[in-house]
Amino acid sequence: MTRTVSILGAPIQTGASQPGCIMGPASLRIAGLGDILTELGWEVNDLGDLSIPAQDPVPHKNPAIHDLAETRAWIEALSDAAFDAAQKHDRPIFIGGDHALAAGTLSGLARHAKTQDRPLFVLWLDAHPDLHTLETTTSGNLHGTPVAYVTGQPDFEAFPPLEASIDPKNFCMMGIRSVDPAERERIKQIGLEVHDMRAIDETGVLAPLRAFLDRVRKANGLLHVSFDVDFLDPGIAPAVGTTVPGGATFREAHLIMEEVGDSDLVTSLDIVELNPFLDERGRTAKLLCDLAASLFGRRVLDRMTRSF
Ligand code: Z70
Ligand code: MN
Ligand code: MN
Ligand code: MN
Repeated sequence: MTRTVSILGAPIQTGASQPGCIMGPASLRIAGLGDILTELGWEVNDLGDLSIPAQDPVPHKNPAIHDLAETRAWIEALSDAAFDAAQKHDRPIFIGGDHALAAGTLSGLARHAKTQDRPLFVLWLDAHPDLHTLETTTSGNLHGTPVAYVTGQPDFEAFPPLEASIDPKNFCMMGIRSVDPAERERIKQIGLEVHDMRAIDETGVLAPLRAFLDRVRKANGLLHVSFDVDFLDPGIAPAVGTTVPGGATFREAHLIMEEVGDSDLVTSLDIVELNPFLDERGRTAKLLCDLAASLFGRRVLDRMTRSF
């Protein structure tokens, strides 16, 4: 039977420091995301873009935080939309928008996983661990907080209450190369599996990825991939607000997508932090579509035997 994918745009940019992510969904659609997946044999359902009503400002005791009310409203809307999409489609895609989007999608997907009585796992591809709480963020950019929120860390009273949290042990982070002091503490405290760029250089991406996919398979888990554009090296993906040198190469990123795609474990995907205002002739958007294609089954050549 033809498998279904849904595409939901979430033009949220209140979690980031500079504007532009609002254009992310349009850029990915113009780059051909839907047609590429159709050509790969998927039934594509484009659900359009989500929106939120105007919000009254909400103050917070951490004065650095900006756009709290809007970000909260996005999280609430995204949580319900992600829950619905996961109930209806085999493999929903959420296109941002900044990474605060994941606070909403992961909260909705965790609720969905609960209805299936299966654990939710998350492959987090990012330069950053996004592990700040509302107390520890010094930039006040709420895209730096989703992992702390969905794993049930304290001090998120100003965010929507979580109906289901995600076990920090079910995360696997790759590409990490910019970590703030409070995040460093949090990683140790909650025991997150983090493969920073040094680890990737030492082991390559395949060994830790296969070990993680084995864990997901043995637990009969659902697997969400949260792809922050700054996971990639800025040389190949310039369209991102905070570029961090030393990111994943074209080949590493494609290999991860192919391997995760071959495992057939993936059940949902975020593509976030694309800022088309900073792109060069659409090249970052096109690269993201090619990476999505690899995750959804595009191969240079078919394999006769699987290596896992
Ligand atoms: C830093 C902060 C961040 C982008 C995540 C960075 C957060 N830890 N920036 N993704 N682009 O501001 O909290
Ligand atoms: Mn930032
Ligand atoms: Mn991020
Ligand atoms: Mn990032």
